[in-house]
Amino acid sequence: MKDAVQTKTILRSLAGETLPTPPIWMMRQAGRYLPEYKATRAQAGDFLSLCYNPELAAEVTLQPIRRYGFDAAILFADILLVPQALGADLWFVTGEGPRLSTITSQTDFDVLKPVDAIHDTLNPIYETVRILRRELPAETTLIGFAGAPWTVATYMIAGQGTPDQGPAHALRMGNTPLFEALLARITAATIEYLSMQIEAGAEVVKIFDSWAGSLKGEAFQKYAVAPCAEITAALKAKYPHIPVIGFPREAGDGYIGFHAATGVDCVALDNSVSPDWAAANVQKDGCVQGNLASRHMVTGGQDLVDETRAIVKAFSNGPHIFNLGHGITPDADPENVTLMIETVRGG
Ligand code: 1CP
Repeated sequence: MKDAVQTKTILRSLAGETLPTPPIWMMRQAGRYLPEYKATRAQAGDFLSLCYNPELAAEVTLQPIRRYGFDAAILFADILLVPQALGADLWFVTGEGPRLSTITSQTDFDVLKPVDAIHDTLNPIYETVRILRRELPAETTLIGFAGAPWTVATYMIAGQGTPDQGPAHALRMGNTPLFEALLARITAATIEYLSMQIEAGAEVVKIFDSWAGSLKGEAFQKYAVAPCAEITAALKAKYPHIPVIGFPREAGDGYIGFHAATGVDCVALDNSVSPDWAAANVQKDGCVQGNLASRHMVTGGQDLVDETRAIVKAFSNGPHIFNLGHGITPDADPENVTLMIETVRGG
């Protein structure tokens, strides 16, 4: 067991080692930019059927590993499965995105299921993890994930993605006890969900706080830092050897001290912060992940090569996992992913 762990480059970076070549994976590496993903998604019928079909979800997780040889695979699922498991209605509108039943009153909240009921819905996801642990190459690390409570709450409150998370901020300020009860329920469900992913074989977990950037000052501390710290502490108490990656996207100065404040092993960076700034202010406290702008996967060329090299160089004096600053977009060219990987690995 110990030997296997030591050969996996991502686990070495997460343990704090500085490697000559950073390991690499990519957010949304299984996605619509890949023709083989679109084919399997069509076979499943729709996106949610794909998430809940363990064989096909494992297949799309493996596709980018076969094509590119990434150092990690990320479980194919979605952050919005937790609200669904708690009893929210969830559906996807083609070309628009997710829709959920909304939670804006105590009556809406009272309908939600208790935390221990989530596994009835989420069991297929744990099966996907078990399949992946059997089928992944020995050198590939399996990453499980969940949304952070604030980000998940923004979707549960608004019923959809929102540019400024306005409805969630309105509830946060207009009915703080209800907002905090919702956050507490999501936090407890997330601890359960990630624990089961780890029991099934996830070797690392990542907490996606995609909308952390709209929380400022004290609100950032209370609703981004504190829930991430609570989840991390609960997982570390049960699984001390499982590394946790935190991603408080667009946190800006909030990235400073995030390792220590939350206990995460790695802080994932979006591309709004400069690599040199992040090396000096964030990587000094531990492993960082990131942060090439996703648009380079669309535009390619010398800019991609130059920016990739600059990021590798800026983070070369400490533990670093190469990644994008956010998910790859459906209009990306798969060839540009190859160019990024060759640049990271070949110089
Ligand atoms: O049409 C399709 O095939 C669906 C597109 C899609 C995909 C491929 C969605 C809908 N989710 C996913 C998979 C997914 N989502 C993964 C799988 C693994 C991988 O990265 O390869 C992960 C980790 C997520 C996480 C996720 N879902 C986040 C956090 C990360 C981020 O991108 O900021 C968020 C915010 C979601 C919600 C969601 N699910 C899907 C969409 C289009 C969205 C964003 C909705 C919005 O705000 O507009």
